[in-house]
Amino acid sequence: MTSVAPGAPRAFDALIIGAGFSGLYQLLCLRDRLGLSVQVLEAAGGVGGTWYWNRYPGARCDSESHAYCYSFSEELMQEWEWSERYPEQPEIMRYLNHVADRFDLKKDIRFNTRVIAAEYDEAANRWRVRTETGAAFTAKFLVTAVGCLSTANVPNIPGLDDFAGKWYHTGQWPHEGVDFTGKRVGIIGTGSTGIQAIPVIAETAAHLTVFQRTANYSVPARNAPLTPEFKQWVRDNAAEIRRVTQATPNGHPFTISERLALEIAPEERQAIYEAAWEKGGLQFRAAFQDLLVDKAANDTASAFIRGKIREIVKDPETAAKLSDIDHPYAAKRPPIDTDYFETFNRPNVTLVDVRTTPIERIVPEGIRTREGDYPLDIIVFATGFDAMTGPLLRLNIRGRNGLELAEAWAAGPRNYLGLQVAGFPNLFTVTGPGSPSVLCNMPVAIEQHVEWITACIGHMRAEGLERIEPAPEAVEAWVKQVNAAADATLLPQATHSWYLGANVPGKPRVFMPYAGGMAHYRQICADVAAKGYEGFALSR
Ligand code: NA7
Repeated sequence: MTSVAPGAPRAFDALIIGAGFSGLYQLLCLRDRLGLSVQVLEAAGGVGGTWYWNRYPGARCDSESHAYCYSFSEELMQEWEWSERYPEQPEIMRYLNHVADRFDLKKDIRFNTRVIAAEYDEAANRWRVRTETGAAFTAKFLVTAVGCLSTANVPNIPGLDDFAGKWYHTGQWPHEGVDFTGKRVGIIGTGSTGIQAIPVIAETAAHLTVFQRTANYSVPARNAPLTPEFKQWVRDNAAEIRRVTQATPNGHPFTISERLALEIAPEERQAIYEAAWEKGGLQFRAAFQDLLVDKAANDTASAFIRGKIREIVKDPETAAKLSDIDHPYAAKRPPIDTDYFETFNRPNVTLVDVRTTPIERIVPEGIRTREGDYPLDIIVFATGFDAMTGPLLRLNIRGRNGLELAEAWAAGPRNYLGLQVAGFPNLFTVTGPGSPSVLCNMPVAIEQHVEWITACIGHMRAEGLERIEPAPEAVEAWVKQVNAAADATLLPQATHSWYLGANVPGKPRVFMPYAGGMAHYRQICADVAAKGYEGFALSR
């Protein structure tokens, strides 16, 4: 379906904003399991959510494909086959389209429909939602399924408007792709995205200049096609894979070792890191139990990776800039890569350290740092997202008495279980701030949220309840718990990470995701429901 013209509001039991992993499954659950009338509103021209927009060169998921998928349907798990260890963006799009078609979801999704406002009407106990084209919708329940990393952060560097070449943000990549052949390309950003894109762009660009503000750790992904034996193993062990992803703190299909990094001899530790490096991927974090809680343990992992960088990168000055990393390993989201550090050995790649020589402005010919000018034809912003709160705040949500979400969250996000905000009845936020979400393999976090929300709405209907919202004391306690969980780890030590909102000027510095682990969080949510939705106020 396409966008609709202005007219009388269309009424539904539930409205869902977003048609990515969350929105698709939420639609299926509310429509097919509870029998609700549901409409999904989606800004993009198709399903896919974050993956619809992130089409940059090298875009690939860092979760392993056999666990980066839904697990609610045994048939779906049996019939879908991933081709590589990590799914590439086009394959994820094929998967989500397959899911949408298989469960006949598209007929209830309105594409090219951007929500610009959502207001709670207390007298009617309904949400009133408006779109960019002036269409209006109402529903008793509003579920945001807008993702955590969907609001592009383009830094406000003076002079961008005067740039004579072309520029792109990786999270808003043109569908037709970008041809770098023969071009002088500059890329700003060395997070997970930059680290994926840099080796691919370097293959065709005449020259690639990488503007690095903060050096980053990265571990080889060791991506490869999946063997027929592995594919069969996945089919035969679907239930066990699901069990592991649900039992681990981060929702991945591997368990974290119980060893402590400093309890063993240095040679043995080195051998374990070597093996983890060879195996590749996010599993590197699982080599020891204490890497994210004990700085001395973490130092052993960071020293190992720094050593690898210096080994791989031939030019000592470049190696020094790349390995001069200012935060504990994995305190920022740890990237994984294919030939990232190796790429700096290419003759057509230059690294510019913009921490010591900051970007001053963009000039028509390229980028000007304090040190000099870099002439460019194309600038790529791999500068990340206004994460977690950004996608929610741009919906212009107003709760009871016109309270704006932006006002309620002026000092940072405050909610209960990452799911509901006080003063915003019947609004559910899938993988909102305060939930494990981005610290977890996303589909695992999403399935838990969607199923919890579905059970909650099912309970309300069965009991004739009309409204649910968290008690302010429950919110207060949850915010404290989220902070305490983060403070028990090394994560807040990466003071410039997007987990803390530090990448967006003016954003409150609050550690946003719940760091207490997905399995623990799942239990908390289950207990809350079992105790009659403790901490929530339910009313007729
Ligand atoms: P990230 O991880 O937020 O990385 C953004 C990068 O861009 C990072 O290196 C930033 O440096 C850099 N950046 C941002 N603004 C600027 C300016 N103004 N000047 C120079 N450099 C800048 O985003 P990604 O897209 O890579 O990854 C997001 C998540 O997607 C990832 O964590 C996975 O979960 C998937 P900084 O570190 O702030 O100094």
